[in-house]
Amino acid sequence: MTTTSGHSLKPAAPVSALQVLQVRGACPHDCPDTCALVTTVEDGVAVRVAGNPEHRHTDGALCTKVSRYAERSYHPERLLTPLKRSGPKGSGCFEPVTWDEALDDIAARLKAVAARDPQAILPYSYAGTMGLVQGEAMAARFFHRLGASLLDRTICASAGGEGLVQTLGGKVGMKVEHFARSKLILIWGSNSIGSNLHFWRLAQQAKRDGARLVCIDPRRSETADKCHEHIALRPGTDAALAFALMHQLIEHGWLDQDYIDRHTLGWEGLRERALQWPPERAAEVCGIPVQQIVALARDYGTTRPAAIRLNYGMQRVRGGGNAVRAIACLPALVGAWRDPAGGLLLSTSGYFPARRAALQRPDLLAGRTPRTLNMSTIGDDLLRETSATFGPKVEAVIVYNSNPVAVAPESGKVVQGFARDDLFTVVLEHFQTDTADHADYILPATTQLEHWDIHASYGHTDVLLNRPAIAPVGQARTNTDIFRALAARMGFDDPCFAEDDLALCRTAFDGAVDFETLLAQGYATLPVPEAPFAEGNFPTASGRCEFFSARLVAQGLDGLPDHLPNFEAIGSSTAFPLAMISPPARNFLNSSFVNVTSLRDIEGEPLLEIHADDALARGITSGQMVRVFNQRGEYRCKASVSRRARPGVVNGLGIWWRKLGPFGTNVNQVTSQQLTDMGRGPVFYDCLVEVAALVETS
Ligand SMILES: Nc1nc2c(c(=O)[nH]1)N[C@H]1C(S)=C(S)[C@@H](COP(=O)(O)OP(=O)(O)OC[C@H]3O[C@@H](n4cnc5c(=O)[nH]c(N)nc54)[C@H](O)[C@@H]3O)O[C@H]1N2
Ligand SMILES: Nc1nc2c(c(=O)[nH]1)N[C@H]1C(S)=C(S)[C@@H](COP(=O)(O)OP(=O)(O)OC[C@H]3O[C@@H](n4cnc5c(=O)[nH]c(N)nc54)[C@H](O)[C@@H]3O)O[C@H]1N2
Ligand SMILES: [Mo]
Repeated sequence: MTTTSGHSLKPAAPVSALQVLQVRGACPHDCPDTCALVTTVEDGVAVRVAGNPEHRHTDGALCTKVSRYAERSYHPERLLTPLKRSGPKGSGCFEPVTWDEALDDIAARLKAVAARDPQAILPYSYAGTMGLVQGEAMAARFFHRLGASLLDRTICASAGGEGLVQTLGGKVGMKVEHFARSKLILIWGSNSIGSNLHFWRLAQQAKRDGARLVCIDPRRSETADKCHEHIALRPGTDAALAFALMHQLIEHGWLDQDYIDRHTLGWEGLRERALQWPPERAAEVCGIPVQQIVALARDYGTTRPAAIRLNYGMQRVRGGGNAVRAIACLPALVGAWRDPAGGLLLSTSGYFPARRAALQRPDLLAGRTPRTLNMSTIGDDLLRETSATFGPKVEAVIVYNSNPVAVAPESGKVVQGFARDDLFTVVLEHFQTDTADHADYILPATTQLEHWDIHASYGHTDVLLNRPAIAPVGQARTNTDIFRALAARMGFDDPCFAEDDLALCRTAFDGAVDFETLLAQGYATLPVPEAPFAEGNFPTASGRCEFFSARLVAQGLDGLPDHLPNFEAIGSSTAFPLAMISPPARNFLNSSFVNVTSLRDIEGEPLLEIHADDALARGITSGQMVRVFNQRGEYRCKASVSRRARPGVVNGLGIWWRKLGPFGTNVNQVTSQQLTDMGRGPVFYDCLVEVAALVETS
């Protein structure tokens, strides 16, 4: 099959009058793979979404979820018209209204709040689409011009991101394609088969060529099953493991002293700290055999090239930033960066020269400095009154590209906040999610098949362009168009509010990526060196890999990485003895796709994986309904007595829509609003619970 640019028509067969288009696009989802798509459109209807075979990272393959993207876009429950609340707050009762009616009323309500204090208006968004245009372009312009509160977008990766930046100098690392040639791959805090499939294909290639794969994860994931070794450490103990590896590298002289001397900063201090972590101590903290640590250190110290695929699963705990710092020191210690197939990859997003200021226009703040609210503490913040420290009580929230009622921690409070009668809530969505249920207005948004966008990636180094394949479904409008229309009604007349989406796409990488290449082939590859740190050249202030960070000291933090135990470490509570992690279910993407029937059928229902010993102690059998609870709340689901759970740790697979789970709650009913050591991130996987069999009353 050859793909066309999307402008030309390709008849399927000479006898047929059917108009068939192949339209190039990009997967919009929050996933490191950022696949290139080809959508087949017959007479204006998208009939198939496939991976673009010409894009080497995608290689013609998609995950199960996104291959159902057409099913999702034409879903019978897709929102087709603007809706206005017609029942009590949170009841989910709405009636259709016209766009003019909705937009006029929303603008009038926002004007009234803004007249008192625009900071009482809060935008709430994340990565429902990763597109730079339908994400924070026109929306950011709108909120900057308004002077609304700023949002600290921390819900996913800010602890690890900050840890990486403080160590390597940016969200930079190995080029993913080189993992195919590595001889040892540590898959650390990542269920790659579920959440990074195209990396997994490269790891498989390495494995076939003799590489050893080690998975470091409390859960025996699908990925752990397929690795040579699985190290099932306790949640939040990764830094202890990293220090014990360093200890062994030092003891056995497996260091690349030349690389350390020339390209790192702070070795003496780090060495001293590592020597405090003999494998026996780490084994105790991590809950794993000493031998496993010793063997891993030998492999890491003696195999070339050795690579680490770190992912954000390990940084959703109190010490997440420090843990990433400790792990990010390892490749420099053994000189792994010298080879393109050695080093570490957590994120590549720092390689992309996106012109965020040009897209988001912070200059429209015109000297104002609104307060910043953290999206991870939305539960508490919606319940706060006006005060000198907090500023004005939140009176209006505009949600787009996110489903906070399902995904934010301690959702009992999030729900209470969104249920406030005096809160004005607008939700831009594809579907009536748990959050949309709490809206005053729901505005139907276009999907990736229906709009232009442009994408960076955090797992490879190509820019992707997304062309619209079909006309908007129903009366759906693009996020950009909705914010343009609101801007007009608010009287914002800056010419930047008139820019169209194609112009925004051109702006995003103007001067760095040839737009004609993007138009012609759908993607363009950034010029990133094959072994970026072979000769040092880290983008840090010192140009070295910073074991010691003066910038962290200036922030009042420890200059060296350390192991910080979880807020809710195993053994710290007798009432709640089990640690719960809540990693993604393979066929959902955060809370997206939970309402796609074919995918929900694969996942079945919300599950809690529990080890046989822990189940036996509680009289729990597989398939039984259980209560999972702690001081913050309770949710219910089915127990699966499973070898995927290690003793003392239960796995509550996420993230179900509350209303589609039993009892109307999900895992986030029990997670906490504590924040990480760096980056002000959430601690979803730092959570103690108790589990009890639910006694059926029927
Ligand atoms: N199918 C699917 N793919 C996804 C997502 C999804 O929801 N579904 N989510 C996307 C998003 S938003 C992101 S941010 C990315 C990355 O998403 P991540 O959340 O990093 O997803 P995973 O790759 O599943 O990695 C999580 C793994 O970390 C493990 N883990 C939990 N706690 C710890 C710990 O303390 N230490 C260690 N070593 N491991 C731990 C979990 O058991 C799990 O297997 O993936 C994206 N891809
Ligand atoms: N317990 C627990 N909680 C977690 C996690 C966990 O592992 N465990 N993971 C966390 C992580 S890593 C993340 S990134 C967050 C994710 O949290 P969110 O970013 O909120 O992600 P989703 O739940 O996928 O919700 C995105 C919503 O955006 C909508 N959307 C998609 N495209 C568009 C568009 O073009 N326009 C509009 N208007 N809407 C659109 C989708 O329909 C969907 O409802 O969740 C976090 N929450
Ligand atoms: Mo995420």
